Amino acid sequence: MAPKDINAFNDELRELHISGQWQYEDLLEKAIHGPRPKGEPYIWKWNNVYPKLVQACDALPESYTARRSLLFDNPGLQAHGTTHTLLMGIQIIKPGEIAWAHRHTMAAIRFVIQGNRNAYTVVDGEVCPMEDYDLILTPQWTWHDHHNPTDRTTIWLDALDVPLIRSLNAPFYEPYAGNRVQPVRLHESEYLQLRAGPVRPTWEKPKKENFPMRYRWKEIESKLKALAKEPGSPYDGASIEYVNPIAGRSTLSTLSCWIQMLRPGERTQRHRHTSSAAYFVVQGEGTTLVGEKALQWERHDCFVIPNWLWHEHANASKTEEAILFSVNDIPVLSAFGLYREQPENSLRAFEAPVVPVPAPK
Ligand code: GTQ
Repeated sequence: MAPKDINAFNDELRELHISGQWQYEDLLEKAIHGPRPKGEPYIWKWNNVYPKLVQACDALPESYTARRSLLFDNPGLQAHGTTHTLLMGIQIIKPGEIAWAHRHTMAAIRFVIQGNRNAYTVVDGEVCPMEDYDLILTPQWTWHDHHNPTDRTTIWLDALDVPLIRSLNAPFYEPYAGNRVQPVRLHESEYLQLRAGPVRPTWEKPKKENFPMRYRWKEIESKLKALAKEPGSPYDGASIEYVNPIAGRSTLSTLSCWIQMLRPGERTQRHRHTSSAAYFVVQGEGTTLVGEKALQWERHDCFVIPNWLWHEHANASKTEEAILFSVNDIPVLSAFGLYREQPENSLRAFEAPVVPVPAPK
């Protein structure tokens, strides 16, 4: 029997919605070099963003069901997203406003930029005051509404796992039935947050995830300062991860939050990893080299490091500390054994192009 022509055979298969693995061999071969980074390095300057936040208050006079949030689209991605898994943005709420209660399967965090003791987010009935640089979690499917009963606008950073949840096609959304705000728990004794500290009741089982949580900046800052006396990470300086205090792992199952200090004059070593990250500058000035780009940052700028791009950070000041808040998708990659990190100096030290490191716990 004459051998079948392979192109004709491929066509016959296509008619049946079948393809032979041999047609995808080039995709496998490309992966010899590891993943192609998704999206580009980019920086959103506070000088550009802040005036737009103010103008958004006029353009969108009322923010009830929608949020007055400016979301950062990576110029190198087709879909909405700051990275292929993470979405970062900045939200503003005017004096006297309430952003109505809703919940969704997309998990979110807030990092307060211009806060106030009397502004707050309610998460599953628990009041979380929004003071400067506090981190507040609104985990997957928790009810949340934002309140600004003060006479100053309140501004915070939003970060969500929206692109990941979209790519998994698992979005659900629900406005709070018939009402703009959810009821607030009357007594703090009912708060799950009270059970997530150094003590908890002996008479009940702890809820291990998706509980409301506020990480007060005052406490985090003092821990960061204390840990910054250690040498830290050669790639990230004095970098600490916010943890779920009960489960001991990342704040959320799809997203991890970090706060890191680059000490005066500190310049980190270059590396790359399979995770992507979006950054917010809490204080200081510096430069992050990402791929071919130099991102020059200062206070309240946001920037993005796509997955698998070489990068390094430098504090521009010889006298002042620089502090960066960031969110990353390490928990997702780690969960499936896909977190890999490559230090640049391994290129010189080893033949192997990729050096897997143990996933963080
Ligand atoms: O503030 O609740 O940027 O639910 C996207 C979805 C903000 C919020 C966003 C949200 C919110």
